[in-house]
Amino acid sequence: MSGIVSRRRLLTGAALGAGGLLGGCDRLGESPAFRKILFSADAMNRHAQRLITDRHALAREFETADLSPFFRGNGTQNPQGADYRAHAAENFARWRLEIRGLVARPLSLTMAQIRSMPARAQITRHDCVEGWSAIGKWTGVPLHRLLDLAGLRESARYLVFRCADEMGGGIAYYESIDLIDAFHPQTILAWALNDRILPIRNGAPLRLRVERQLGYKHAKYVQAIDAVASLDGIGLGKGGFWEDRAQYEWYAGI
Ligand SMILES: Nc1nc2c(c(=O)[nH]1)N[C@H]1C(S)=C(S)[C@@H](COP(=O)(O)O)O[C@H]1N2
Ligand SMILES: [Mo]
Repeated sequence: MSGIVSRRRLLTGAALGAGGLLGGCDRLGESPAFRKILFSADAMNRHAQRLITDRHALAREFETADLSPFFRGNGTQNPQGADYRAHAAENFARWRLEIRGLVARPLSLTMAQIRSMPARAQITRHDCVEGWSAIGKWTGVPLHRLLDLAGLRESARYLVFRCADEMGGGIAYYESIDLIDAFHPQTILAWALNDRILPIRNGAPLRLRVERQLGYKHAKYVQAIDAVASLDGIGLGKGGFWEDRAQYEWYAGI
C-alpha cells in the first residue's frame, strides 16, 4: 500500500476502490487465513484492519424463531468472590457500575438507574472461538448513552471493562474495545437475555455485547469501565485476559 496516499484519505475510505488501490486487499481480507495475520494485535495491523472492513456496519440480527433453546454459559459461570456473592444474594440491588478514567463526569450507577434508561433489544449470534455459537435476544443500555452522560475526554482511546470474576491467582477478567465499537449502535450493556433478567451464568447483572466481535470480547459481570488513552500497563498490556495469556487477538472481528 503506497505511503503517498494520506492516512486521513485512507481512513475515510475515500481511496477504497479508487483505481484498484485497495481492490486486492479487499479480496484478500475475505480469506480467513489472511484475516488472521492481518488482524493480529499490533498497532500497524490495527490500522490495516480499519482499511478493509466497515467497522460501522451492523451485525446480522435474527428473528424470535431463530433463538437458541438454551444459551449456554462459558468461562466463569458463577463468580465465587465474597463481594459478588453478597451482591447476588440481594439480587444486585446495591451493584454499581462505575464509569471513570478519562471522563468529564465519572458515573456510579445502580442497576435500577441503568434499567430505567432507554434500552435496545437485539437478536444476535454469539460465536465462541472454542467452536460453538448461540442466538440470543439481548436487552440493555446502548453504551454510547452512558458515554454521552460521562463525557469522554479528547485523550480517551479505549474502554476497559473490569469484571467481578477472578480467573485464578486473583486476576480478574477484563476486556477492552476502541471507540468505534464503543459508539457502535449494537454495542450495549445487557441486563436481560431472552426477555428475562440476565442469569448469573451469562454475566449478571450486566455484560457487554459487542456484536461485531467474538465471544471472549463480551465481558460479563461488568463493574467498572475505565476510559484510557492506552492499553499499556493494563494487565499484561494486550487489552484483555485471554489476549494477555493465550495470544487471542485484541481485535476479534467476525
Ligand atoms: N467476566 C467474564 N467475561 C467473559 C468470560 C469470562 O470467563 N469471564 N468468558 C468469555 C467467553 S470466552 C465467552 S464465549 C462468553 C460466554 O458468554 P456466555 O457465558 O453468556 O455464553 O463470555 C466471555 N466473557
Ligand atoms: Mo469464548
